[in-house]
Amino acid sequence: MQNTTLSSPQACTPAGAVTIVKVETILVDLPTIRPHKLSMAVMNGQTLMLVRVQCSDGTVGVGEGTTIGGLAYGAESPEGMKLAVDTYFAPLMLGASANRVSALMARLNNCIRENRFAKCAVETALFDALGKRVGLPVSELLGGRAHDRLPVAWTLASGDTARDIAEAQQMLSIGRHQIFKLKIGRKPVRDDVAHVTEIKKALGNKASVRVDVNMAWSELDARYGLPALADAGCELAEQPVAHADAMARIRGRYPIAIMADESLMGPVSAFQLAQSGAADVFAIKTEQSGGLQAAQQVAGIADAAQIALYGGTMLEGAVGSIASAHVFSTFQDLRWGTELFGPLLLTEEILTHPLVYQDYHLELPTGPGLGISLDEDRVQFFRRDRNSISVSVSKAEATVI
Ligand code: MUC
Ligand code: MG
Repeated sequence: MQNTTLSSPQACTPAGAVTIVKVETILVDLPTIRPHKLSMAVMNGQTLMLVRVQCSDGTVGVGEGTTIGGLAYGAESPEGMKLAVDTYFAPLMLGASANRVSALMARLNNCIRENRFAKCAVETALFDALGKRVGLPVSELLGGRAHDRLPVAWTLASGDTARDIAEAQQMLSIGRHQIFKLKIGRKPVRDDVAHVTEIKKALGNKASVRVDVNMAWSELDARYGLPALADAGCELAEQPVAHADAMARIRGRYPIAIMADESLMGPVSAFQLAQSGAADVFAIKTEQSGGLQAAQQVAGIADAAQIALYGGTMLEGAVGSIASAHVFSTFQDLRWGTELFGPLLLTEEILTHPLVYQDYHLELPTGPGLGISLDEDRVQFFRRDRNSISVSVSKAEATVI
């Protein structure tokens, strides 16, 4: 584990202020409950980059940076985030006032281009520490929650129609999800439409069915696929095509909502998408937005442009998912719900008390900060460098023998 500690406080911090004294990062590898098939990657596991920020008053905040399929989805990877935080973020953070999260984020944004996911992880840890310090949940620090629980969709992505139907029926029967997002785009459009049609037919009015094409269609594919999906009873298509201008050309032509995901990369892109009329709905993701406050800015732009909101996921684990939940809980009108199911896709729990999913919703914790605590034994067990430590120990033992 990289461990950056403050040696001398920086001059810009007010006297007597609580400061940042240590920044730590760790990679944690967790398996998924089944292969998760997206158009650009098949995931059998998830890697979380956890960052811990320790402050001079003893408070410690935790944040998470997670991607989908390593580098398959975007320019950042968990390994790259760890390197960026250890090498470039930590020196800018040490000695800074731990209470002034916005000022520190502005400093990071001035000195470091892009790296939106790593910035989100760091900002999460800063807000977690601040919440613990002042005894308030992160949602209240962000302006106050409007919801105590959030609807959560489940993604059907086994790649097999019968298995997806069985999975959806199981989720409905245990009261966990009634919104289903189907991952399509790996197969020809006609096969995908048949897959969605069969699933919607099996679930009927008990469930909302939506699709995520993850940019896999050409504009021509979309002109065939979207009306056919609408006929099948599918309500929404997420990022059917890659380019925002093509999204703008197809949006409004068919009775199906068009949601921007990959094209939405923070406030500037939100403004451009809103100007060009490319989306009915924004899938707001805290990591894609570049942080918790940046995600709120994206929501503000959507509200102003009358674009509806949906709380998206990068399949974060428990820390990243609950950080997103705190942000999304501050959105007054979260019309399309959320998909904060990432922890449920993983076989292993790393919290002392798991997040509460019940009655089709995720409950917002009420404790200070993120309102969760890591199970340190589990984190140590699943950390990536644990294997290299045990390998070198056994090598040493082998030498002794
Ligand atoms: C995405 O593209 O929306 C969300 C759910 C899921 O299965 O993948 C993610 C990413
Ligand atoms: Mg998507």
